[in-house]
Amino acid sequence: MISRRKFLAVGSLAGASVLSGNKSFGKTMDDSVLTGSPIVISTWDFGIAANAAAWQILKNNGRALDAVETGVHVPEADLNNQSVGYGGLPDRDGRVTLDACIMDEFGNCGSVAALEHIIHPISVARRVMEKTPHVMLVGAGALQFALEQGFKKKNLLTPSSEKAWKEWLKTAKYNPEINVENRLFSPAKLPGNQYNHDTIGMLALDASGNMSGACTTSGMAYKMHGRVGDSPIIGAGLYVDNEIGGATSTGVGEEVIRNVGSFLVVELMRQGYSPDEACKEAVMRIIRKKPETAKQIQVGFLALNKKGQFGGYAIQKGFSFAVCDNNDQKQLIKSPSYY
Ligand code: SD4
Repeated sequence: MISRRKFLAVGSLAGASVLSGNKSFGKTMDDSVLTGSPIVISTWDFGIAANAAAWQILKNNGRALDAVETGVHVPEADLNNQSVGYGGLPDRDGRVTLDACIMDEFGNCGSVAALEHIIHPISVARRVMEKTPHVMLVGAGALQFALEQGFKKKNLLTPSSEKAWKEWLKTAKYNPEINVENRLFSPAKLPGNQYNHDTIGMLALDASGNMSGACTTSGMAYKMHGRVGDSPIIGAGLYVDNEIGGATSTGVGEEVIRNVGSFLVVELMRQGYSPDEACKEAVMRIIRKKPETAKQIQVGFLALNKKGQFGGYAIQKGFSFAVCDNNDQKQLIKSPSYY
């Protein structure tokens, strides 16, 4: 068995060698990173704007849980983002169905799946966590709960997403596109192109050294009605353990669920893996189990540990993540990948 010391060394080397432009990430596992220094990281290019909203809370010594909820509200409400929340691409029946979950520093968690008509599923997930004895509500039950809680019903299918869906119906092929997330977030390009999937996963460490995470998505575009991905599933799309760190995922959710991906990443960090090495190993499990499938899909993991060290890894090139801390509020990092 490889010792913890050895893992630390591997993490350090990997961190030092992975560069994006002149930035390094997967920072070394020494003790130089200050705890008590807030940081927020999130998936894809649109994570920059989401992090900025979260940062307003973190920089004022706010709680990580409030930061992640507020942060992911940005893409959820963004009409120019056809992969999360309002404006998200629908399922194959033309219905926008949303998946989201949230987890705090005490191990509390809440989740909604296949929720329709509500702009901010992450906030419904938080209410599930805080106001019910349950972890997860789905479909009509989730909507009923949201309305009881005062959320307003809204048609989430925007004209551009409806147009894209009608175009898709001409061939009706379910063929998830690799790295569509960043293409879907293209204010200049809207409306009309066909895209398949997207998600924001966010992890934050606050000034008190506590961590929370959130994950929210409209899921894979043109999925079967009723399909639920990894994003609202605690342990798959998101996991936070305040002793160790947190992880989140993006990409084809079925493969993440099969491997309980985010939980795996956190458990690997518990064993001494650095965040980037833990993400890499989780990706490798997917690849080793289904090498032929893995060639054609994207899955990316993102992790943050309690020291504020972070890392990511993906099957395919093109996964990006945004990092915001005291030094730089707009870092965008290209993740290393297997291919
Ligand atoms: C899902 N994991 O529904 C989500 C989709 C996603 O980038 O993350 N796309 O399977």
